[in-house]
Amino acid sequence: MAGEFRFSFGPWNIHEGADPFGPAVRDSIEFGKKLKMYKQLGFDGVQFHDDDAVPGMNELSGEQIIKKAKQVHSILDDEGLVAEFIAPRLWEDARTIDGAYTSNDPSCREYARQRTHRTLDIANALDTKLVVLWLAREGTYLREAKDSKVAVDRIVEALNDILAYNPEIKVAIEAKPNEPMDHTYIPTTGHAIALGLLCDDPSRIGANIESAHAILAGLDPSDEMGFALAHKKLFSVHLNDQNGLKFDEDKTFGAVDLRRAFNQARILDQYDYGRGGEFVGLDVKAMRTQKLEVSTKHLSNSRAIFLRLVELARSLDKNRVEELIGQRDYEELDMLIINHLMGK
Ligand code: 3MF
Ligand code: MG
Repeated sequence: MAGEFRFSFGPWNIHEGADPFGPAVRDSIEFGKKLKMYKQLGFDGVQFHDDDAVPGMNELSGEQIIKKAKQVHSILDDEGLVAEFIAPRLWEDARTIDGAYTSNDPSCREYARQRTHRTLDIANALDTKLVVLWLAREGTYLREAKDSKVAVDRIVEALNDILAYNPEIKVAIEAKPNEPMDHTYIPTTGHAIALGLLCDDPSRIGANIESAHAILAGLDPSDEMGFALAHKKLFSVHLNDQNGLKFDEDKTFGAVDLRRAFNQARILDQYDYGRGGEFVGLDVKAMRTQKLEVSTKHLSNSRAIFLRLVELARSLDKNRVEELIGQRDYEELDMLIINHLMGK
């Protein structure tokens, strides 16, 4: 069954282990070396922030950026890899301190617009039609600091600008309710899809659902996926896991709650996710305690767990499930699923 799904991750998923309270604990692996690891780990797609592809891009001209991105494209070709998406990194520059598209300062909003245009140029050079928007700082620390109606208008304006800049591009909004902000304006998949309806071409705005982000919003990731699938809006996923309501942990897929992961694998498989070219994307972090030589296990493990859960979804006794649903015997259905997950 492996091989029906294509998997992707971003170079930031192989990392040095720094956290807000302590420095790096592993040496950096250079980008070219990371790319060589993809195939070995069972991955075909690379997720990019714009500056993962073109580091230091704010210091370069538009032409230089395109030239560098084309070089990356040829490295991808050599490795047999493709770019799944490009995401503008709109949360590190000083001009994005108070948000990017929703900043109260018009010159900062203009920076975000220009930076996004460069992201779109990179997408074009890397031959991907998908942009992911994690709207990291589009929210507030303080309720009264921004006007939430105006903020949504401004995000719509930014999306329309993207749609107009490249008529082939599609945008997958990666909703997240908090962190780094207290509250964001687009916290859930429902918000992302509703936002798309306000845009000039709603058919080109969809969602990238991250398991941990849904959990942080108090929602079930597989239900979020079902909602997006019903709207034909599931453009990508960021599978991972999360142990309750705390900082965004990006744990190995299925490592906290196997049943919750089972239901994500099940719904993706059931509705042929991937048939339209979508990748099974991961967004996972290795534990800080992990040594350098074994700091990619979270990636291969997440992939293996996903595939194993797809097998379990397929081997579930569907007639028995239907029977128990018909009898409304959900206690027995509960046991059936638990036994199935326990290998009985
Ligand atoms: C934050 C995230 C981000 C996004 C990435 C791509 C660093 O919680 O999940 O990962 O996935 O920026 O948009
Ligand atoms: Mg993510």
